[in-house]
Parts: sequence; C-alpha cells; structure tokens
Amino acid sequence: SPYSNDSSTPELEKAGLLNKTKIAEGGRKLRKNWNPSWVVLVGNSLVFFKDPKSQTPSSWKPGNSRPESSVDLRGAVVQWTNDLSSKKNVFKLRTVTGNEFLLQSETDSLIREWFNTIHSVINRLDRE
Ligand code: I3P
Repeated sequence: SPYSNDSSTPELEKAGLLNKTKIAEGGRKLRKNWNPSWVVLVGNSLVFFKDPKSQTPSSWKPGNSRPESSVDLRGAVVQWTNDLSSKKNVFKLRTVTGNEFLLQSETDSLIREWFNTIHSVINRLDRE
C-alpha cells in the first residue's frame, strides 16, 4: 500500500490538487504559467504530476507513475507571499538549486495544511 512505512516503500505524507507555477530555474526568472498540479509529498520530496485526473491517492504508488517533476525538500525554504502574485493563498517554495515555485489554493485551510506540512518536513530534514 502507498501508506505503508517499511524500508522499501517511502511513506506518503500528503497528496492533493494545488495550483502551481514555476517562477525560477537555477536562479533564473521564468515566465509564469499557472496550472493545476497533483502534488504528492513523499519522504524528502515533493512530486508534481501533470494530469490530475489520472492520479488519485488510492491509485498512486511510488515508482509506477510518471511525475512531471520532483523537488528535493532538503535545504528548501517556504515563505508566504503577497507580492509575487495577484492570487490569494500563495506561498513560495525555493530549493537549494535555486528553483522557485508558487503554490496556491482557493481554500484557505487546504493551503495552510500544505504549508505547515512542507515546513515541518523541511525542519525535520534540517535537524538530521
Ligand atoms: C501573466 C498571468 C499570470 C499572472 C502574471 C501575468 O500573464 O496573467 O496569471 O500571475 O502576473 O504576467 P501572461 O499569461 O500573459 O503571461 P498571477 O496570476 O500570479 O498574478 P505577474 O506578471 O504580475 O506575475
């Protein structure tokens, strides 16, 4: 099961649909392109899937899907922002490699949960 926590299967911590845009790659600014993305937090990684319809929590298994991209959360920084978008409920995620993403949801409680969960994973990795 994707929820098992043995050594061979990373623990699935959270999965859901968020609006996402990448705004920088290796420190270089990119043009925004907001899209809904199926986001999966598993182990030390945030994994993005392009097609939300083909990905559900019950169908997702580590290794058998095709992620659009994946982010290593070790050393990453999350920060709420009002300045980088006209949308509400936006936070920025920056990786050690200088990739930057904005993540957004219209649902306040949902985006807060995502922020808090990612933040706690980053803090846990910082202490390792
Ligand atoms: C962008 C698009 C984005 C918007 C961005 C615009 O225009 O409207 O949704 O970001 O604003 O430039 P285009 O589609 O022509 O690229 P937000 O929705 O996050 O505000 P920005 O340039 O102020 O970032």
